[in-house]
Amino acid sequence: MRIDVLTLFPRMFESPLGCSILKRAQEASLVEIALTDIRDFAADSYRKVDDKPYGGGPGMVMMPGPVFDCFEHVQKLSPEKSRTILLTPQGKRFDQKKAAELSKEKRLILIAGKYEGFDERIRIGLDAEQISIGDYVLNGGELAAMVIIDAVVRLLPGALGDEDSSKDDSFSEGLLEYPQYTRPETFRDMKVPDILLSGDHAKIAEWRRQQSLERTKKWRPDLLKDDNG
Ligand code: 6GU
Repeated sequence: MRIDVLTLFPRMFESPLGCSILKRAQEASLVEIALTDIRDFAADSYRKVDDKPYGGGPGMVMMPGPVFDCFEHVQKLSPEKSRTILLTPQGKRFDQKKAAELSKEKRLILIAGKYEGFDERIRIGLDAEQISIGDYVLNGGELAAMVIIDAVVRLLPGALGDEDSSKDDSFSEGLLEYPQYTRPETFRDMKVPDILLSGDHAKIAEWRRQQSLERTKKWRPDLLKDDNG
């Protein structure tokens, strides 16, 4: 998979992409992630990429010119057909289902905007899908892009050490994950449930399923209502 990110702040990505699973996945060539600075496509020597909104009001709006030029440049960097995503709080809410869907793509182009928003012609002209990561406002799309990259890359075959380890994750079957324990057997008077020490794999699987259901009912009943897209 190839992921291109268009951003005004490429340096924000350095640390998350340079650590842990995202680092290893790139080193193993499971994913190639390329950052392109939208400001490099500004038309003037001040490198201006935003301007005041027509009709008045606070804040600044991303101009269409630099974003279009940057997008057209990036598209040509690879021949793969791409799925284009605009990060905006107006978008459809990102979830595990969307992460799984995106992980099947050969190429993603993520566009992160700063400031108060994008000129509407960017959304229309690039025919981009809009995604939000939740109902709150961030200063820009960069952190949202990183969240999406993280959630998608861990689903690529081989990204996690253990092939199966994303299958039991919370949400992967619409339920929260079951409780996990490791050594020691007793910690500050709290014991590991006997069943996990029993060696009876069928019983353990059944217990885990039950625990997942109970926790979901208690902590995230909304997930059981099938109204999450
Ligand atoms: Cl994608 N962008 C911004 N600016 N805020 C957000 C978001 C995106 N998703 C949730 N809040």
